[in-house]
Amino acid sequence: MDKKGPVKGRDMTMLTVWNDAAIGIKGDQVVWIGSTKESSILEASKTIDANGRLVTPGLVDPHTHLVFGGSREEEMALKQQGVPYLDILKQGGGILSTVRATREATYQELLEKALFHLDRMAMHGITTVEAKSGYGLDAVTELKQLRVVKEATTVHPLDIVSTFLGAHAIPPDYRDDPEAFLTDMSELFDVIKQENLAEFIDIFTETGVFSIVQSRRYLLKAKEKGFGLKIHADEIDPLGGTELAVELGAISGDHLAVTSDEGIQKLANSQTIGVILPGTSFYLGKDDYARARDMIDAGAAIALATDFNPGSSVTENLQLIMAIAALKLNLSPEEIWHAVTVNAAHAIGRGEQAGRIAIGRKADIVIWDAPNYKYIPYHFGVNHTNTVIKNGKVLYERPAIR
Ligand code: IZC
Ligand code: ZN
Repeated sequence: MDKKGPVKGRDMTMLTVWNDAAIGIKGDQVVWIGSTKESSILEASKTIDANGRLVTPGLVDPHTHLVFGGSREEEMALKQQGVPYLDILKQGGGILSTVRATREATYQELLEKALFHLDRMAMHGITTVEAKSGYGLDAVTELKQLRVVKEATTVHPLDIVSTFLGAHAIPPDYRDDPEAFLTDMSELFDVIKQENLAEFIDIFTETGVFSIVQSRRYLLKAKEKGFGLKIHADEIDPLGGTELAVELGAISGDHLAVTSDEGIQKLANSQTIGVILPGTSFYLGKDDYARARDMIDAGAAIALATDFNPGSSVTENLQLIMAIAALKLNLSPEEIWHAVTVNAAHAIGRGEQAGRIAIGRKADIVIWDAPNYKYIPYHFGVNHTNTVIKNGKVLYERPAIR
């Protein structure tokens, strides 16, 4: 990843590969990069032989709903009967079922569960991750979720970037007054700022959830308070959330499964990154995969994420998303690698810290059981990590079975 990024359009196809490379790490930082031969000048206290394997920057997952109570396997049968995602939500299930479980869960239970999922992400090669709230929909539970994320950042080695998604659904007691609900959620902005509980404010702009007008008003308030903006945009119905993300200068517009031609053009001409979540289309059985191919061809910067959540994309495995991006979005391996490293880091404000192996940066590095970078999107559904290094320390090594 030798381009600083965000890497846009055709530049996403230009990937630099070093053969026979060596990396010097001191403390938590990369201090030297050169050939294996030149590396003999280094006085290393420990050497890891990658032995013909692919070595890349640690993966960055820029969109997850990390903290939640319970799970929603009971809804799988409804999905199989063809009940649409938004209908399940309308009937009080879906997001609202996770809201009930999250309100019931204790702080400690939520923390333990989040740490478990973070461990699994780390095993799969993710070294930086974004985490959203949004399963409280009341002040107490939303703050509980955000505080869990904050504590997780102190006890877990992964870097976690926090987003407040209080505007994720309309809770039943506000069904007739979504405006009042958004006002209540925006009243949390000050305490979130004071306690440094989130960097970004996100909203689910969707039919039956929040309209474009409501989303604009809410996000403008967030912008005034100094937050970065994100939008769950054009996931199911094309309301114009992509255009709104560009209009407001959001750092990312996420999903973009049904974005209009105009939205694609606007995205391409903007600094906003399209965070594409093809695991959701796959999991909800949709034919509408985001037109990421058209977006890149138009010149946009694209990132990929798991959207890890208990309802519409139940996986911590970003490698699986890379395969879906190859098979369903028609992206090349070069584009996919940019989308899960440098561009993903930019989509969460970590472009200067994560997503590249570079001198002076933290040593977040994955050694893969793969001969080259094309292999990961190709061999799908399993974990290819051999060794995961975070801040210069080995976090995970594939256990030996024999
Ligand atoms: O819990 O269903 N789309 N939010 C918006 C989600 C999916 C997560 C969920
Ligand atoms: Zn989401």
